Amino acid sequence: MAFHLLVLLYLTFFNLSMSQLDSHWAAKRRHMKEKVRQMFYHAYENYLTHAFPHDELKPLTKSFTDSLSQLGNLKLEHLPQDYNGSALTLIESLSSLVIMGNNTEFERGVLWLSENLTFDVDARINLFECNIRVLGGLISAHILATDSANRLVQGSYKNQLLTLAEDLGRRFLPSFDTPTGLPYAWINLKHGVMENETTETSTSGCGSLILEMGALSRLTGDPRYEAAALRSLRKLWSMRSSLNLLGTTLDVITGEWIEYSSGIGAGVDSFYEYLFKAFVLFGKEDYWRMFHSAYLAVQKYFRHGPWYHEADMRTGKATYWQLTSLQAFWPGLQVLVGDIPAANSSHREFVHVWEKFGVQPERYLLDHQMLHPTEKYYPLRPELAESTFYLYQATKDPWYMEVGELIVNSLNLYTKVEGGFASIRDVTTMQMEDHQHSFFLAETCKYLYLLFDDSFLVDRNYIFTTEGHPLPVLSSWHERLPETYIPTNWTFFKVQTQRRKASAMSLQVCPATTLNPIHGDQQVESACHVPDARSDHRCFSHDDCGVDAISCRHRSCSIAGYCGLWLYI
Ligand code: DMJ
Repeated sequence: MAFHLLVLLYLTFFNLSMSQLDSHWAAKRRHMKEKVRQMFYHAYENYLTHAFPHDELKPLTKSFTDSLSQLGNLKLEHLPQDYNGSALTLIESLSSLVIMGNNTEFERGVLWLSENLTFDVDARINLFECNIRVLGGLISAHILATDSANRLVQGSYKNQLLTLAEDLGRRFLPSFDTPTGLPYAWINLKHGVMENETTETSTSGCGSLILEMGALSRLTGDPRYEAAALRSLRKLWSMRSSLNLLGTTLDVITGEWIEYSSGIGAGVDSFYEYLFKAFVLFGKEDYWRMFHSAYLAVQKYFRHGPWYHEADMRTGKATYWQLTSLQAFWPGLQVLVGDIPAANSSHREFVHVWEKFGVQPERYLLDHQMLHPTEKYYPLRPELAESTFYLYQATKDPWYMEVGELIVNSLNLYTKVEGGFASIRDVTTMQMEDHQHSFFLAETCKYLYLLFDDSFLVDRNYIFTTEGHPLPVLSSWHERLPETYIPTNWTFFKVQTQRRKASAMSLQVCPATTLNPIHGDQQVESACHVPDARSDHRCFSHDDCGVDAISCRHRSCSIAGYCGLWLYI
């Protein structure tokens, strides 16, 4: 009797404290969401006041820069004389406005762009940057504007953003006119590829176009965009080494590598991301096969514990031991793949670096344990916030909210000024730089907001482009879809045997081709996460563990409560 009373008392106390804990976190989420919302509007309103319709805001001098023509142009060569901006930051803000529920401002922006934006400008732009920021921003906004769930732009919207996107896409096409099908990195929007244009480009520049250009083809019915991006991607993939590694830079005319060393950071990062996300968006097994081989090669040749170094694509030998700010996106991709423990351990290291410096330095030399002498800057990048958002979605571990809070506080402390948010030139002194990059509104604020309020994602299947613009996963865009990836609301899609429900976070990993029949594997959900609020990632039953992201074998829960590929299975 006394024992039962004790249990009852314990349970009452435990339940009480659990619900107190829940409401503590709910209150915290509301508070942090509001803080992020204020950050976004501080950046957005200052842009509108001091910079619009130019491209980006200079928050210290409260002026502007027409940076679309400067992106990726480190030496600032061939700058246009007569280019007055394309309202880049407005285009990049549109999907964030919808996610934050501000349909009125979204409509205002859409209308302004419909009436004023033109790409008939004498400006040499970087294909990769213009694709992810402008084409991606327009396509995503078009989809959001026509999505009845958003109840937007009633009556007044006549696909103007799609018309603009198509015009831009057409201007991209001449860049693919090379013997290899690999596109030039630079193109003049009015005049096409310029005389004596450089033939050097990056792996990302050739391999990260398929989401936007594929979506453009699906929306317009014109297959040329997707075909050009796919041809380039296939050519790039054919240039891989026998180790399934790629380099960082190459020549679009000869199809030869220029820089043989590569990693998961600058110049390559979104190539991996787009192989995987293209598979989600278009369902082609080919994308999965490429991604799977590429992912295994990264884990084999670049990974060192939780860190990733660079390696020579020909030998697999380590080249540069550097931690870069861009690499912090990788744990987010690993979450989508289902490799949660690996994502978690790398993410923790990036958080330590953030804690050490206050923000994320661009490049840290792991072998010398020091900052790169000329890359000590932090340009308001989103990658750590992005990974934190994905890890929270997958685990619901409140610790990730604390990381989000750390990021928000640092941004407000070190980068907020009266005229917006400024980049950091040197993380050791926190000296500022007069630049508010458009991805701060497209990505950094968006991922932080979604971390604290994901209501936009409820009952929706979206993937985010590398610039944070949402694209819907539609059955009509898939050629053949493995059943694991069929969202529950697709009633019209023919399913033979639907064994398990797939969530937006677990849309992927093991298509039929990679399953191991010896283990009797079927198409199953593979995200290896414990899908509830437990903070220690421990499992109670084998079902909690899903399947391993690389081998696609069922994982099981050990006696100690951890998921793994235990030998006794
Ligand atoms: C963004 O423009 C994109 O995420 C791109 O893929 C690389 N990183 C920048 C922001 O850091």
